[in-house]
Amino acid sequence: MKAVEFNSGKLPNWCPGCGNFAIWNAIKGAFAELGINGKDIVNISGIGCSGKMLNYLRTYGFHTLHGRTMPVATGVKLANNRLTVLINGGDGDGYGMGMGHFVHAIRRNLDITYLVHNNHVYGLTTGQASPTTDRGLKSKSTPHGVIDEPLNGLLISLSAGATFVARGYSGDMEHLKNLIKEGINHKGFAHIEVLQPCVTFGKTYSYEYYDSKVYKLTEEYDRSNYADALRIIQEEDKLAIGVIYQTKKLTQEEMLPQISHTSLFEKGVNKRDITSIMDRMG
Ligand SMILES: Cc1ncc(C[n+]2csc(CCOP(=O)(O)OP(=O)(O)O)c2C)c(N)n1
Ligand code: SF4
Ligand SMILES: [Mg+2]
Repeated sequence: MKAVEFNSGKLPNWCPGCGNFAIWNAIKGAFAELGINGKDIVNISGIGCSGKMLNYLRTYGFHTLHGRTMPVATGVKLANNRLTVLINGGDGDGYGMGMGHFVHAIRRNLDITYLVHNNHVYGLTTGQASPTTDRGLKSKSTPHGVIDEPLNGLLISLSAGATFVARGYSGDMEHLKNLIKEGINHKGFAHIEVLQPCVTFGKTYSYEYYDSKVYKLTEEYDRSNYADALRIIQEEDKLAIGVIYQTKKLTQEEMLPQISHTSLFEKGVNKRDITSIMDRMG
């Protein structure tokens, strides 16, 4: 399929200029260049402006409850591990309600790609503070300013043992497309956080802000160096984009003998006589 063939036919209703448009185009370009057909892809979406992504892609999809992308993605992958599973969700969805699921999904290391659209707010519900909102920011939910410390999602995934940790930027679609391709090609859980300006409710994190801070990791950067990754993820005066850390570990699919050679889907369903069990329970 060509990139344009991944358009579902529905027109996105994101605000003009929203960083989600570039993410949408980067995803379509990545699928096309990897030669994956829409029938072999499942896009799992959280709730939020970011979560609308599945409506605009000609792939299979599942719009989950808020913060619940990981359980659904896990189920899809375990049922048919031949599928390409991509998750799209917001900073609120993944780092707020979904945080517990997120950390445990990393530990499982299923072969899934997770795109977190980090706009530092709850966009869909009109700009309330999210887990990545800076201290002091006044919003409808924090009229006197946020008092909690913001969290760094990449630092959490790195410390939880993620095998692929990357950062992209909506202002550089070509770079983001290549990052998504690398994430899909990576054997294991790939966490890609995207710096995504919310042009309507975002205060600090505009294209201008990012254009002055973002720099690309070069070919010479050693992505297997954990200490360097830790340092880069915590930089504040500048923001690295690219694959910050990558390592190899067995995926959960490889460790489960039931699906390591044949997917559950291909095994079919064997009819079993469970009358004796039912009788015992009755
Ligand atoms: C259980 C539950 N709680 C709260 C909501 C309301 N809600 C919808 S989207 C959202 C936050 C969206 O923020 P984020 O995940 O960052 O996505 P964005 O819209 O910024 O892309 C919230 C709190 C909900 N839908 N379900
Ligand atoms: S509210 Fe923000 S994140 Fe949502 S569509 Fe508009 S610009 Fe994008
Ligand atoms: Mg958000």
